[in-house]
Amino acid sequence: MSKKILYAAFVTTGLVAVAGLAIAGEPYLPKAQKTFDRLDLNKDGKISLAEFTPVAEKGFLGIDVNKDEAVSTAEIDASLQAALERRRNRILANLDADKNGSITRAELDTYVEAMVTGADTDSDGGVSFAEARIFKIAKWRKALQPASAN
Ligand SMILES: [Ca+2]
Ligand SMILES: [Ca+2]
Ligand SMILES: [Ca+2]
Repeated sequence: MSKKILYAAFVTTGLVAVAGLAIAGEPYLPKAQKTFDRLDLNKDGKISLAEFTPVAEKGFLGIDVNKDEAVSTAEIDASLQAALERRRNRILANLDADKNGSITRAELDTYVEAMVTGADTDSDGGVSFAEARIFKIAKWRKALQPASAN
């Protein structure tokens, strides 16, 4: 998936789309400058109703599975449940090295070590903020690559 789609996922305020799947949530105004800038289409330093509404509606309708232009309690539940399962599967895929369905402290330590050393691109013994940011984006991109990474 392209970088553009990755950013689009973050811009779908509140109704966060991951791998093309919207997750139920109420729209909220952005707190991060980057998200703000993406929403501010005409770059006048303000998010107008006209700029915000289509983004919110797009995410909202993304969870309207039966396309009746209304999001029901069941549709919210289904969206949250699917998101929860994806999250759980991602946690297990990342941390449960021996795939026995539980994460030991040793598995956690192995993961953390791989993460910290992996993110330390200049190998100076620590992860700078810039390295952390790059690593996070790379992880997101990786997670978004296949339909399901696990
Ligand atoms: Ca604007
Ligand atoms: Ca519906
Ligand atoms: Ca395990």
